[in-house]
Amino acid sequence: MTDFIVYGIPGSPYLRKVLLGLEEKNLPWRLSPLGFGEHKHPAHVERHPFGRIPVVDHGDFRLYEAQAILRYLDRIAPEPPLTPSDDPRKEARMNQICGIVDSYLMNDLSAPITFARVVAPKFGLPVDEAKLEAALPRAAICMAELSRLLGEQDFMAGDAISIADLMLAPHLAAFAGAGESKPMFARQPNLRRWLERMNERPSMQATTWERVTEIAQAA
Ligand SMILES: N[C@@H](CCC(=O)N[C@@H](CS)C(=O)NCC(=O)O)C(=O)O
Repeated sequence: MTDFIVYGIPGSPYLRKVLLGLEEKNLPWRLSPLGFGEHKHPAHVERHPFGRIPVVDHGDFRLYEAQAILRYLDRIAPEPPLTPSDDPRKEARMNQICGIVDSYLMNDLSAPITFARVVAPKFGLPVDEAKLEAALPRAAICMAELSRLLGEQDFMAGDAISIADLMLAPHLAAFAGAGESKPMFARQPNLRRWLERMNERPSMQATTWERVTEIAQAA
């Protein structure tokens, strides 16, 4: 299979989702790393008019939007499957969780809290404490709702890993590095156990911030 070229910045949860999909499918990929802020430079805006990461090139096919990329991987490399096919309700749950991640969790948890506590210190950026404080109740709703949807299942959409797990894991793995996550994971122990199981997967271990930074430095 043609190598996938992935444009992204190490540490980005959206980059990690795509790398997780490639790793879970055992597909060949190479990172084309961008420096912090470089996603707004003209060369990247030409790839992604909204100035975001990640972008993937597969031969002459260019794609952005993590969900679209993961669904593409699942279609062109069907094994192991990342979409439940035995029950339309499981597939609907998967789609619902993907929507929650993109529409609520990113804005209410990752951007205001994880960025402030985990990313900003690494880059010496200022932290807006008022914005962080204001986001806490909304982040708590995200955690409570994801916990409710997970219930006692092994994975977010049932008993097998799916795109929903790959969409969510990078956010919660990074959020775990913020002190504010501790009481939330304590209130939602099933989410904490799910994250522990996800963190044990080879795909997660191959795509930590440290590992992707090493790959970027070698690129
Ligand atoms: N909906 C997009 C979201 C991508 C996204 O927000 N990526 C972040 C990095 S984790 C980004 O590029 N942020 C830069 C910015 O907001 O300017 C996707 O699914 O790929």
